[in-house]
Amino acid sequence: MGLKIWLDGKLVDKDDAKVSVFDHGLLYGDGVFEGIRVYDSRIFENDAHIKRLFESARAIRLKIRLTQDELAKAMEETVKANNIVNGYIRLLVTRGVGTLGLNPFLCENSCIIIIADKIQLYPEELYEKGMKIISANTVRNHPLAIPPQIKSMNYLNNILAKIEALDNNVMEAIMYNHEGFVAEATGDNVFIVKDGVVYTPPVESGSLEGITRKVVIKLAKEEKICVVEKNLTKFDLYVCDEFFLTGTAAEVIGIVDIDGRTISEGKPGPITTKLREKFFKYAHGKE
Ligand code: PXG
Repeated sequence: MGLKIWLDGKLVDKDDAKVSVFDHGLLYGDGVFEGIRVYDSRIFENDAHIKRLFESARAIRLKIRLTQDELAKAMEETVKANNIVNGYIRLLVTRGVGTLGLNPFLCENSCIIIIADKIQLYPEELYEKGMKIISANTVRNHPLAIPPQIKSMNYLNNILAKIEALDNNVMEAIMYNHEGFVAEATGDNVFIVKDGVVYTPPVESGSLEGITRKVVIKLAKEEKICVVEKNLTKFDLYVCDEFFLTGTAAEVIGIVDIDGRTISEGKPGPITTKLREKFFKYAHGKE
């Protein structure tokens, strides 16, 4: 049985899940989305993801034609229909079909799409050995241009940084904001450890308010680890004791090299490893 996609109120076969070329999601990247994990048949941090989706939509004056509860039910239905036990949901709301012109208010109905599928994971080896990354030259969107808290369907800013990473034979790149402070990676939030304290840039630095980030902060505090939200510089990254990224796709992954500077003797550090283990248990409902 093929994949079933939830498209505007109906579950349809993957091959029939099609949107118009006049959808402003395609024409202008006008829309918002979420990427959500399913662990052991449960949708991870569902309320937080739905809340962020509605806030992103509100910020761009996009009306979602379902309530938060209805959307949650639609996601459950899509997960069940595809027998997803451990996987990934891509939830999109596009501006919908409009004219060849920017005016979003000429689009009659926004369009909701829910895809539930397997997730492409980094190889397990990368978690054990840690990942090498670089600093991107591409500056994170200026908050007065596109607020980075909006998880919009326009990811070109991040894609340009991702291309820099891939050109340098690494999987991720750190993006700095217009003031030179660390913002985030192309699809993950940034954490470092220095002298036993965990630091992460504040959301105002130009990062998405990651849901994994929030969970990891909570788990660290439970372990009595001090967590400080503070602007970080490239220098802070170069001289930290430990470094890790958090995100729905990556979960918690240790960084062992940035721009050729070795971090924590070239292997994921103890706090990183502890938080990765705690995150795994939390995600699988074991604590
Ligand atoms: N920053 C950015 C720019 C992101 O896109 C995060 C941080 C981490 O947020 P969460 O809420 O996931 O902890 C993201 C999330 C993908 C993919 O397909 C990307 C994300 C999430 C899921 C899938 O590459 N990015």
